[in-house]
Amino acid sequence: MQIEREEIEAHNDRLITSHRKSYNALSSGIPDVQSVIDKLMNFQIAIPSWALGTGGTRFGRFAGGGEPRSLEEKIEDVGLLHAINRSSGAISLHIPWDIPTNVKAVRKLANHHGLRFDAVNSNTFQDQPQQKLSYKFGSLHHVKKAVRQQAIRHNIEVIRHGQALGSTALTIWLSDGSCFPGQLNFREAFQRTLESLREIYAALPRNWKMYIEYKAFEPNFYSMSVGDWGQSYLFASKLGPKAFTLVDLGHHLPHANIEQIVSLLLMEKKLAGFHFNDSKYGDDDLTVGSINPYQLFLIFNELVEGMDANKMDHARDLSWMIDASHNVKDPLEDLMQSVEAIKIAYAQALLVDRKTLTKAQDANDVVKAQEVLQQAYRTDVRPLIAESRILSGGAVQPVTLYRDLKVRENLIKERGSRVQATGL
Ligand code: PSV
Ligand code: MN
Repeated sequence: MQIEREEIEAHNDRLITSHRKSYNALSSGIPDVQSVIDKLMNFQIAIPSWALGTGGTRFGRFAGGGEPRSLEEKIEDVGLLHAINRSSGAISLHIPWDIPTNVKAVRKLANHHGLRFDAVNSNTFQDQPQQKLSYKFGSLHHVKKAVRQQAIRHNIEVIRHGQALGSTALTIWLSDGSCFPGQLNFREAFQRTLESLREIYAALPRNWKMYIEYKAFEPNFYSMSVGDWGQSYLFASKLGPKAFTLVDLGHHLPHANIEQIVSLLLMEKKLAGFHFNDSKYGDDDLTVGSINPYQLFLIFNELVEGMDANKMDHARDLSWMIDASHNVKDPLEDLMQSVEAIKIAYAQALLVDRKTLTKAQDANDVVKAQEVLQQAYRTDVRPLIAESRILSGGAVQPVTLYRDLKVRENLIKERGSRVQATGL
């Protein structure tokens, strides 16, 4: 299915008068609103190839129909999203779930939809049918050299796939760890992981980066070999300038101060970027901003402050991706909501009155500092996001257009109701 420009224009024509009213009311109070709009237009959030189908838990999975049956159809789905919101201009592949068979055709298709290839992700957390050695007891940290070598080879193969597509980063998430006390010598596990990562690092092409993603628990429940930002940062600093720490919002212990982690990683120039999602209990992989939007805003507040302090390009210098699971929602609708939530938090952070905040901090004026942050957070910035979308050729209201055009119904007609996309 393809969405035509005229369909978006007809939708926008219907809603433009009320949009204009709210946009004018809001924008008149924002100094240099044009620079905010420009930043919002440039800001793109990558979509993971594994999140276009219905997700599930270990208890079950309830398919919604019309799921993409191939990498090509996944690219088409991201193309649909991007046509509607003009903010999802990249796709991140997980290997071996999405190995491109015809690289030239896949690149052409992505290009047709205005998409680039974001970081490629390796997978040593599952055993594949033809695989010789098992990852049951880990991969890069494994006690047996042969297993580590197999996992290293896989990561290098993923780099080659990414190179062919024009990606420039490898994301490594390891499920390595232990389930019971005594199972593992922590120090030796760290050293083995480092040694393995060094071999992969050495195979990175010149302009490539390595992102090391940490996670507090699951699937291992006693220790994880890259369990927190400290461990990831240790690896990244020992490896060298091409290695960075990747923050997945769901990978912390409860109540972690993620915004402080982000601020310090940025200060050390070791922040790779994000896997966005939201959670109430653990790695729930819920829609971004659906549980704790204030935390998301506070993270973006640190991001904007830290990126500006480092003179970084907001859109390009960090990696922005969603990593969520859609168990009860239409994945495409869910992704539209996540993209919107990210852009809202970003726009609010751009509105923070930095001068007044710094003055309040320097004077220990706690009340004023809080007022400044909450003034930005409590601003309904949605008209700014809609305006930036309209100017980029997208829809005033993405979900409304998606439903009016009966996108899911059309995908079910094309692909069937009993198809299952690759992924978790
Ligand atoms: C692990 O929980 C993770 O966040 C990693 O990024 C994986 O690549 C992804 O989820 C798999 O769904
Ligand atoms: Mn992740």
